[in-house]
Amino acid sequence: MKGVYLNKIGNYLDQEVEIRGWLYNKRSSGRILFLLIRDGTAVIQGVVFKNDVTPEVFEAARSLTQESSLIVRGIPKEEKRAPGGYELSVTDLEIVQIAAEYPITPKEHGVEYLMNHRHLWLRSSKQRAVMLIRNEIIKASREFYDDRDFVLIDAPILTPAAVEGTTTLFETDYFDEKAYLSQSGQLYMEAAIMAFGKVYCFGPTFRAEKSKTRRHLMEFWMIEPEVAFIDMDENMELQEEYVTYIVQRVLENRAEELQVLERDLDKLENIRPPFPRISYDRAIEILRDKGAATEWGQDFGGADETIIANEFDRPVFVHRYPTEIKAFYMKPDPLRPEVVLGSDLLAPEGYGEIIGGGERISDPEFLLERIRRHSLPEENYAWYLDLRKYGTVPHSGFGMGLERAVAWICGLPHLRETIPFPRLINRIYP
Ligand code: NSS
Repeated sequence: MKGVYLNKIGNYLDQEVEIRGWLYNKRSSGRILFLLIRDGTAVIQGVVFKNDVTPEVFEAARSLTQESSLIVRGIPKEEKRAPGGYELSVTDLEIVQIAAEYPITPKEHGVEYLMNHRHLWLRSSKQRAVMLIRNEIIKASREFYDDRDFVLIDAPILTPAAVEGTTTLFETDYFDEKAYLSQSGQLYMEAAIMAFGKVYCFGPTFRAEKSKTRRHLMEFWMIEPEVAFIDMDENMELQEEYVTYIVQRVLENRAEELQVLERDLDKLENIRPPFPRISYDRAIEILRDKGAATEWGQDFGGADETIIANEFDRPVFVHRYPTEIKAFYMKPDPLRPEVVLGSDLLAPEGYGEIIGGGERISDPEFLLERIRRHSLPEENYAWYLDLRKYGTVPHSGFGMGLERAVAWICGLPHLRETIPFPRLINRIYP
């Protein structure tokens, strides 16, 4: 008999089917056993009547422990009161393995314990909901850029060049040369736009973040679009369209998962353009009004971002940060060179910065000056300077941290649950 998947069980009503999966939970009431079976796509309640099956099958069903793997056959029926809306009258059951005592039970476990069992924790309904939403955001992102004729260009992971400062580099030996794990694919996207106009990359990025915060992973995934001939304002327009698109797609296709996570939907339904845009100067004023000690010239911490974001009901752009605290490639505002034409997008409800981006320097001499000023090894950036020599154009782009977006959309306070196997300052296991 061919196996069927539970998310398609509605197509097989009143026919005998085979389901392969795991036991989620078991209840018995005398001559009846209720098996909650999951197969990765959904769950179904299987009912085993002692009188309807052989004694061996009933005994096998009774012996099942949590997470035992099994193959069951039975007849699915609609049953409004059952989880998932269907029920399976079990006719036959084959045990693949009786699972050892499962370490994750419905009782409360501490976070460290759960993180040590991340490989098993992924099976639980909340973690599944997060991963399905993450998957939806990835699919929506690809569609968004594909539909707008962006070309996907994969950036290298091993690279000789730092993008976002030299303090968070993971260094490795590359046949006696120094190489780093990529902090961002941006510089390579800047090369690619000169060939394709509009491009994006989506890949893993790495930062040895020495501070331990709930918003930092050592390994995270970034979606980085880059476009020739657009300025900072057009770059912000692209961001608000994109962010709106992924939020709406999750609302449409992942309502069930948002409900599992008890996410407040009103807050997400509100996410529509235009997003408010405020200058860094204005953000400093807001902080001062709220009694924060942050001064002009300092970067914002997580607490600052929350104060600023709480002033708005949708994501807010903060633009024109001090040149001194931003990356070497950011274009200073010609009218006010002490600030750059870059912006961060802060998510509402205290989820912090989800996007960083802006206009890049297109002038070759000035870019070289900035590279020197940041004490970056010039020889590794020769190709990047070339881009300003052979038909330079104004251009802008941004990077969205996938896990930050997942945390916000799912309503998770810590990034550790937004990625299947998080790499944290004190954890590389499992
Ligand atoms: O450093 S960023 O602000 N900007 C860049 O890397 C640019 N080179 C991107 C570009 O313009 N193409 O990081 C961008 C985003 C930031 O807003 C966060 O959402 C995320 O990347 N990010 C992180 N997420 C998780 N963990 C860590 N450590 C982290 N660092 C940045």
